[in-house]
Amino acid sequence: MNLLGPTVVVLAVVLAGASSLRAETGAEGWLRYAPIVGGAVSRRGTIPDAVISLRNSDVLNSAKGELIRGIASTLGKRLRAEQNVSAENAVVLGTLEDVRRHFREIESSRPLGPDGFWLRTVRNGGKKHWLIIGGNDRGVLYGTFAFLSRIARDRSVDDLDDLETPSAPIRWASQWDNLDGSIERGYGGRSIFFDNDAVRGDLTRAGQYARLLASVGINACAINNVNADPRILIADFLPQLARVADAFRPWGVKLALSVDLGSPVAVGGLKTFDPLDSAAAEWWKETVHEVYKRIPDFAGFVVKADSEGRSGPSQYGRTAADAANVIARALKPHGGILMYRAFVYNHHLDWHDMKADRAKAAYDYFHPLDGKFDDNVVLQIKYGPIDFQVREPASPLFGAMQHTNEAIELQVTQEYTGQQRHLCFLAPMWKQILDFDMHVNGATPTKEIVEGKTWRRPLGGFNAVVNVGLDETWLGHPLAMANLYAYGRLAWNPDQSSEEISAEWTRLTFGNNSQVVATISGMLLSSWHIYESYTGPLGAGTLTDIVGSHYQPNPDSAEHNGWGQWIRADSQGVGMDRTITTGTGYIGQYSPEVQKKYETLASCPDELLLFMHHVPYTYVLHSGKTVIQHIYDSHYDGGAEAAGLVRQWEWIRGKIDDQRYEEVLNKLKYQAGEAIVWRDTVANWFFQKSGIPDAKGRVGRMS
Ligand code: GCV
Repeated sequence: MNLLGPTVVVLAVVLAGASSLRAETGAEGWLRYAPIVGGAVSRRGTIPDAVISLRNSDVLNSAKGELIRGIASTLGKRLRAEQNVSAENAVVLGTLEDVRRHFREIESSRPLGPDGFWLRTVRNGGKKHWLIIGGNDRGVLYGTFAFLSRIARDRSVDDLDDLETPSAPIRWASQWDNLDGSIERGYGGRSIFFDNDAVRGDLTRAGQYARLLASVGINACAINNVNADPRILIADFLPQLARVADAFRPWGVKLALSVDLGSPVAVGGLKTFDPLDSAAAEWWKETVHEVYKRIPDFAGFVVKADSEGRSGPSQYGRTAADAANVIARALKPHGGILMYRAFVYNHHLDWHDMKADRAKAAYDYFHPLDGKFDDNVVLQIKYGPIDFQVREPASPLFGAMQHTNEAIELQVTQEYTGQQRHLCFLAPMWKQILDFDMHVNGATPTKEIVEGKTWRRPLGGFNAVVNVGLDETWLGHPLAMANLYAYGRLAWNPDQSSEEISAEWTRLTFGNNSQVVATISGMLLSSWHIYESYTGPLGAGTLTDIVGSHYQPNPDSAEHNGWGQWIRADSQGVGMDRTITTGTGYIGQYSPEVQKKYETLASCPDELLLFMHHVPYTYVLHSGKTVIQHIYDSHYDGGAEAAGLVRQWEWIRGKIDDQRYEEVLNKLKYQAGEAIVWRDTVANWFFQKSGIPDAKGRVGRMS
């Protein structure tokens, strides 16, 4: 018996375990390909010796490189890159067309649309091939990432027949980066794209970002702020932007830009930017033509107009459809898309007017324009009718534009949800919105509307404000990357559950130890509820400083101004009356079924009560508590649960690398302290307003 054998194996396992705990910065995100410990030997036997790419292209080369890198890192095996299909075990990369030429058994009848992929194992004469088949080159890349994700999560790849098609063609990311390198609502450092009014010389991070985006199926990225600097379109900038497109291209991520509607005047030297003026239209055509000369695969533009002080068509008495179409027509011959943001509202609303309601603005403005937008225009609608609050109902506009392409706008950057200093995993919130049934002619969940399925629209999908920065962790908190991952996964397949997504992300980011997976997933899944509990109760919105940083607690700031994020709290009660019967009529913007749900107190869910109704503090919720006691209790519970997150994290000490362990621990301790500040500020504020003491005697004691 060879006594050395087991010793070597044990040593190897120990070393492999140790190496998986090496200090990590988080820069690799979920693509760290940590060595797989345990079970690796048998799996290594099933992994091929070679990778064959049936064609060459930038994207296929990325897929091949990624495969070699991923297998080497997870399984310690270096694949040989071969040109031809030979009689050996190999991974084969190609589109359906490519693969069928070599593997007759592959049917072409499977519905493999653009960007889709099919992972399929085939055996011939004792040899095995792992086919990674794409609907196009991008699909091959996505299939490669899916294949590697399985291995990294310790799932078998022995027998595969897995076909996936993305939910919608538009799966974009947006950055609110300014040309000077700052980022509006960015909490992960300065821009990876811009500095000092120019594109950065070193775009390494831009390429790495594109790799992360591609790994979750994101196919375009708008890199500059929607409060767009018109200089982005001057001729000098184009070659610089082309460099960003070059950095993105190997990963199948197309470049997009945000543009200012006033550009024909601001940088074009025209006297008008009236969308119906022929000179303005010509200017857009020529400008777009120049963009495509430099960047042939350019994705399109995002436009914020007539919003928060931006220029817009209203200056000429024109509509959003006029504005969108003039740019869309310039993009059309090149295959470009125009994303027009529905975030249009008056931020000088009259606070005294009880019928005034910011939540109604988008529907009131856009619903009459349904059917007037060109086919390459997509209306980009924020998930709720206000502005990325911790809790909002799904925007009624989703159900109101049957003849218009739609996309949902989400926010990975946690503007109102803790700004990456607090843990707040947003997938459960996004799922609630995506699954929400608008009940327009039968069952019409929001996700199917934006996918374009409900009304058979040619385009539709998703765009999220991400705002990564130069910080090594990208977003400023190692756990915040779960939101970027979740966004990509949901844009790919909105039917995936938050539980699946959080477990996947945790395995990829922190390893497959079951205690680690259970602990971190559990923390992620409870975090939105916890954050909501100590910030904004019962649908009142995040009770932060509305007019400032959107971070600290400041319920007062919601009121007495024109921004319209009012909660209408006085000595007797709280909440916006948005009913049809006595309120602003907002609820009337939904279908009759949804109206029924929200219009009466009896049927309105507690979690949105104060969004829909004004009620006395003594009103008794479905839970049996009064509104005021719920506010007190939820803030105290939320504060305690935030402290609980620290303790949960401590359970996994020594089971993940120390660097990320310590960094997250410090952030969670900070969050627990901030949660107490929130708790005391909000609870005391309501105590002073209502004069009703806390039944449990805590509020006002400042303990
Ligand atoms: C880019 C919110 C943010 C603004 C942002 C705006 C928008 O109001 O606070 O910073 O502007 O939304 O989405 O356009």
